[in-house]
Amino acid sequence: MASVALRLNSLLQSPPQHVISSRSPLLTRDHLLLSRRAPFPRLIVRASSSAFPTLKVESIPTKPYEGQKTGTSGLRKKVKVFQQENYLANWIQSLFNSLPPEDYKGGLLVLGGDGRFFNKEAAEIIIKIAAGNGVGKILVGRDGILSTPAVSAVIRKRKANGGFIMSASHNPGGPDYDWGIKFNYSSGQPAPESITDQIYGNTLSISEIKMADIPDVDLSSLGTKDYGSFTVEVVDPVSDYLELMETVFDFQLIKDLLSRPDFRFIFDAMHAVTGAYAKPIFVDQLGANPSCIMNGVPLEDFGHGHPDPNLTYAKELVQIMYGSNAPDLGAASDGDGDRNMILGKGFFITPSDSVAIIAANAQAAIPYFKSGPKGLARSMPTSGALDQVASKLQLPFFEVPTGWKFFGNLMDDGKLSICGEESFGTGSDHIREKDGIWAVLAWLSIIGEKNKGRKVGEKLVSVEDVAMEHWSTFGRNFFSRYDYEECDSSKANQMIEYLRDLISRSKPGDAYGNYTLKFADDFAYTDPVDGSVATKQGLRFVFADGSRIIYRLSGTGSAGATIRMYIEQFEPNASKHKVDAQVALKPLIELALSISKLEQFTGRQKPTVIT
Ligand code: VG1
Ligand code: CO
Repeated sequence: MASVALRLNSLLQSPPQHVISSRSPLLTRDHLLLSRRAPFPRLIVRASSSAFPTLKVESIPTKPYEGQKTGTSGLRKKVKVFQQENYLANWIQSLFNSLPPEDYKGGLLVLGGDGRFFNKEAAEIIIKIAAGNGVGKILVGRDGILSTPAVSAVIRKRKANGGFIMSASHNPGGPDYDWGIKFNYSSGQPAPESITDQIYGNTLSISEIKMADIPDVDLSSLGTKDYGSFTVEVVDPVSDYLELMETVFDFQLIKDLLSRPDFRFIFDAMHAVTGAYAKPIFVDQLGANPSCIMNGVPLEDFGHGHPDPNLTYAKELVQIMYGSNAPDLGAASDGDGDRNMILGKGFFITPSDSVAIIAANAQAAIPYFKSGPKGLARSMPTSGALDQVASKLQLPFFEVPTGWKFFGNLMDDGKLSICGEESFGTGSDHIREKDGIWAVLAWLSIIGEKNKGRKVGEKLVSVEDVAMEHWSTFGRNFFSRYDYEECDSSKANQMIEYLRDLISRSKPGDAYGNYTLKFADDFAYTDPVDGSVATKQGLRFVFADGSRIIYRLSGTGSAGATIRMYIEQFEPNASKHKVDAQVALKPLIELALSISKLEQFTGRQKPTVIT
């Protein structure tokens, strides 16, 4: 066996240029055992006697494209940009050029996406390039469908080397809108900057694409198909993910809640990927009424919608939840199923509060956390509500830059269980992505637990009650985010430069309106596990009373610049907790607008989205 392994290694070090024949007539892929070690597993090989036919690989000459740099979460551009000749192929080949061969040769990759326009063509391109680069097997969700959290779950369960997610997440889809691609590695975690920077470097010098000469793969029916030394397996998009959810939550507790005649639930899939998950999970497994699912069919253009679950874009759900006779719990999810929004009757749970409330109730309501969470974390602009929970529960706590990729190392190292971002992202170490359906199941569990044993006719503990009780225990962190989408890039950059300069001149004790500055900086983070450093992660003004104003430019847009302005103020006094956040934060919002001269720089009088 040792000599066979050696032989494979030497073959891997010098792959043939144009035609990759089977690695060895002595080996079959079924005997490639992958060890589960982050970040990329090594291959252990056993000998066997079956032979492979030859897989023909073509070398396609290509020229570099500018600007294929990964943002906060993957590469996102307009569909028309991706439709240019070899645009996607260049990026995929550059990815393979960036990975050590032993991390994918003969290995297993996962492929799925949110069902948006261009996914079908993209899947065929990715499959052929994977085969061309010597990948052993690719697992694809049926019809190319897998939510982002499901890709992470499948990578982990099947011990894959990594996976591709075809999605521009919450960005709109269709021929005139956005497409995107993300790569996650063997722990199911979004590739870190060390890998994405290398990919970008390689896109600037690429000259050749290795593509297998195989026909388009039929992704519409389950099953396995061999192409010489390469195999494609089309898998059910839901089953591995559902199996994982059953180990995390007490399904009976949720079933009991959903079967109550005095409790109503509604879920808006926004014609995005969770449409494929909502019925099998909420209806078939948990007994919810089929009518509780809105916009449950995934569409290539999300039904002309903007699949971002917030108060602006999930309008239909918001109207229902703020209308008469509203359901008790309403939820929505985004394009690729990693975001969530939670609403009670006429009541919005801000994502910063949602993660704090889930963390505070996890041990009691969710079996996965029965020994208590190991640690908590949030992205820097997310409100300090979670900090209050960590301090009361005496849990390790971390503040990381924006983007889920920064949580994974902490999870792999056993330091972190529950985390969240103010941008409607909540999740835990059951996978390495934020998880929309998980968050909804967590809220159903909390409401189920609080109402266990209550008789029909008794008043139920509502979503609003849970929030009020939480604030009275921990205090309330009023929070709001203003987004100014598609601003002129140079004007937005000028504003950021102006603020950087202001920060360099500011000092503790400076007066800003009625607020006294504690410090101002450009957030930087050193990963406590691998020591990697991320700088320029957001401009912060933190005041003596704990209030914060933060400015960042978005890294997920595909046109112009999106300015995000985050406002936060802590209120310990329970008699003031019922005030509307926009009212409570008005003075600080005005201050934020005047400090940044936002209107002067951008010409915008109003934000596009207010959270
Ligand atoms: C936004 C959010 C960030 C989130 C990212 C990806 O990034 O602010 O918190 O992690 O989107 O979410 P930015 O750079 O635009 O602020 V998703 O649902 O696109 O995977
Ligand atoms: Co998303």
